[in-house]
Amino acid sequence: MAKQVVHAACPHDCPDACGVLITVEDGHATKIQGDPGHPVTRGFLCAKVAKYLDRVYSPDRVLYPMRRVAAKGFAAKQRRFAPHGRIPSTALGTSSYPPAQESTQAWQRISWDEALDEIAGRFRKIIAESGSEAILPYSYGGTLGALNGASMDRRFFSRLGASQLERAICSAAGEAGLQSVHGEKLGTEPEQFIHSRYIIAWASNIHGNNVHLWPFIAEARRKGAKLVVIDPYRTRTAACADWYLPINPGTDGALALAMMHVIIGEGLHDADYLAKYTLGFDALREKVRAYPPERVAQWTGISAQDIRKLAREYATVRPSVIRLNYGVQRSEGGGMATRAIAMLPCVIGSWKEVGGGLQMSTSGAFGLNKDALTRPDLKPEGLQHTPRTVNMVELGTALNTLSHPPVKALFVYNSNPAAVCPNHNEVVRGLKRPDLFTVVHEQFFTDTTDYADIVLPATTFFEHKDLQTAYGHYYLQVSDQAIEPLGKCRANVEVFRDLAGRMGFEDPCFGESVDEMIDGALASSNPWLEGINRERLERERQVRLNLSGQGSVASGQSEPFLPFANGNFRTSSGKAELYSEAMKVQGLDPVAEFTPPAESRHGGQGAAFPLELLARKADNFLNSTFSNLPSVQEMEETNLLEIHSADARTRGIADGEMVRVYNHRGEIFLQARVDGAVQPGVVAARLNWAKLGPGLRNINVLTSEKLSDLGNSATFYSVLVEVESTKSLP
Ligand SMILES: Nc1nc2c(c(=O)[nH]1)N[C@H]1C(S)=C(S)[C@@H](COP(=O)(O)OP(=O)(O)OC[C@H]3O[C@@H](n4cnc5c(=O)[nH]c(N)nc54)[C@H](O)[C@@H]3O)O[C@H]1N2
Ligand SMILES: Nc1nc2c(c(=O)[nH]1)N[C@H]1C(S)=C(S)[C@@H](COP(=O)(O)OP(=O)(O)OC[C@H]3O[C@@H](n4cnc5c(=O)[nH]c(N)nc54)[C@H](O)[C@@H]3O)O[C@H]1N2
Ligand code: SF4
Ligand SMILES: [Mo]
Repeated sequence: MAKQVVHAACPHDCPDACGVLITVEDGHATKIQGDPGHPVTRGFLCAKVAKYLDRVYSPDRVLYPMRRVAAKGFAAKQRRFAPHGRIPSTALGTSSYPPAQESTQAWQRISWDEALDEIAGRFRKIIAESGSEAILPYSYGGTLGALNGASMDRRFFSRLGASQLERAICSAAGEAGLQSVHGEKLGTEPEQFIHSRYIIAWASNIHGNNVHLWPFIAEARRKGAKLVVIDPYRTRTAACADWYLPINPGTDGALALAMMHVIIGEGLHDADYLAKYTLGFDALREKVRAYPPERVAQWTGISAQDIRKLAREYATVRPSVIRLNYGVQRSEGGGMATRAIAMLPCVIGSWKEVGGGLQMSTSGAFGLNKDALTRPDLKPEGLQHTPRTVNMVELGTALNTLSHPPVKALFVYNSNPAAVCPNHNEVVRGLKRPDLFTVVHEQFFTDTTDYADIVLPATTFFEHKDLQTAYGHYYLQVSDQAIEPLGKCRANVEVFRDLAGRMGFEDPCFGESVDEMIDGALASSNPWLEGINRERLERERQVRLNLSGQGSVASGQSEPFLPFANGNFRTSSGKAELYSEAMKVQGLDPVAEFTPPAESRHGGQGAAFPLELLARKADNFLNSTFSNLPSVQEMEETNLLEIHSADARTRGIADGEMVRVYNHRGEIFLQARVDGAVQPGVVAARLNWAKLGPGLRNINVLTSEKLSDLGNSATFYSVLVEVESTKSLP
């Protein structure tokens, strides 16, 4: 039997970017395991990707191009879990639960030629009638492969002159906040956490979302390090922390300012580092005077005594490191909060130390040649202006209200907006528009394919080749193709290459092979890519970026990377900007400030909807991905509303009963769980496919399209709701 082991890299939207080994026997993948040769991910996979054969070979895969024949919005055939408990008939809306099985009548199988001809024909007609901006691409994190994430697709839509998509659903606020201080997304490498003695996991659900950092933290703790977790939700990581600080959602900016109040007030700052490598320390010293721990305690729910203790320990138990994740920045003031937290390692000078500093993202180090990949210079002949930009967070509003021209065609790939977008009801209302032509390129019949006119079958990472960066470490990988595409599946790169051909685009870039595209991406002026080419990546499987020369302390084979030990900030001033002219120009506080989110208990809107909702990710799904696979569902509890006993008691809610969760945007029925994961005033629920939820809804019926202070990002964690018992409902 022909048996081989192929090296790949997990492309899911996860900081870890694991090295993967796939065993292939006679063309069939028979085993997946972590690549033990990867220095960070070290041979293990998370529980969901360990079951990846179930995903690749799922009977529910989209395998052929399909044309919808049923009405928009039917629910495609899926295996469902019955919801626990009784749901009032009013919750079900017009659909029954589970929905009638319709799929054989819903779709007609067509050939790729028919599908591509129909798409090209519809696009030509729309362009003739309404202009190319009436076409909107919609993609996000289905794969973070450099090619299948953003390359041929971008070339195609630029050349087409389509509306541009502002991809701000995830991390834009945090990136803007971080970059306003450091200039670039660089941070402490995970390997260095073993040298840390004080580790703050700040909005960082490490066991759920970043599990390969854990062994490094565990090793540090064996040597005596202290782990502090700051999170309004008692995650698995919080449960095993040395010190867990439940914080009120959206108040982290105040906490960081108060920590600096204490550190600077008590002379615990690093005056030498501040003088050499930062700008605006005097303004910061002045600013933090307004944030004494007593004042900040009222917002954060963390006592003044604990704030003082945290600040003192962070500044004096060295090296101290912060693992900041994106939970902080999914909030109305998330950009400013991230900015304030990003100042902390500058103030105490911990960037100088192996095992010091901060990690939010490492992605800024890869510096691939993005222009070569995406070709932003392409445009249609005769188009004078730059096409308009639509923020993906505001899809509901865009589909329902945009004019001049309205959105006439939506092309979705690498995303499931009917599950992941805020203000779900508005998104669905837009997707139901009979005059909207929707194409969805997918691996599964998701919430979004239910509204598609054409569904195209997509490969998984087993079935295509790609180049893989990371946002939680500094290793680059080539992910090899392990098996032939199933059915008639095609990779994103191939679909947009084919469509370019159908549209008659003759630019040579549409003919580039996958290997040529990888070579183009690596042909970059970034010195950290020097000496790294495709052949070397294929041979060595995972290659650390050339980060030497930045640090000073040698340990083991490779020198630790200390991005800002000697300044080297990538801001325009070259210093860490504790005062930022650019912020001032935007009308923002040039140092930092704290304003409670308007949609929060402290923001004045709390009367009708007094509870703060954390519309969280599930530990065993990846956003909405994996939520349809039975073997993964077994590991996760869905359709739960986690609530504190005090809030349950005043509402007459018992553990396990069905409750109605609602606000002015929508309502959903979930099963109450009264178990202490959240504090009084906070409730939590997890993201999954809407059609797997009661009434074909998910938690995003309650979330808002409001954008964050920096970066125009989504605010999934600034949401107010009320909860009621369903005992009295009809
Ligand atoms: N298993 C799993 N892994 C994933 C994902 C997944 O869905 N499931 N998603 C992937 C994606 S797309 C991303 S962007 C990353 C992101 O991963 P994270 O950055 O970890 O993002 P979140 O899970 O949104 O938030 C992290 C933690 O912040 C907490 N939090 C919420 N609000 C606040 C707040 O105001 N203050 C503080 N201090 N904490 C707060 C949440 O309760 C959560 O435990 O994870 C990736 N990895
Ligand atoms: N309530 C709530 N909502 C959230 C979040 C939250 O924490 N709470 N998190 C937000 C965040 S951080 C993010 S990043 C977004 C994520 O939003 P999305 O990126 O839309 O996330 P997924 O739900 O993982 O959907 C990705 C889809 O891409 C498909 N896919 C995978 N690989 C490929 C491929 O190679 N080609 C094609 N064509 N398709 C592919 C998958 O099958 C999957 O259905 O969700 C956001 N929404
Ligand atoms: S989802 Fe993350 S942890 Fe899981 S295999 Fe992929 S990269 Fe690794
Ligand atoms: Mo994300």
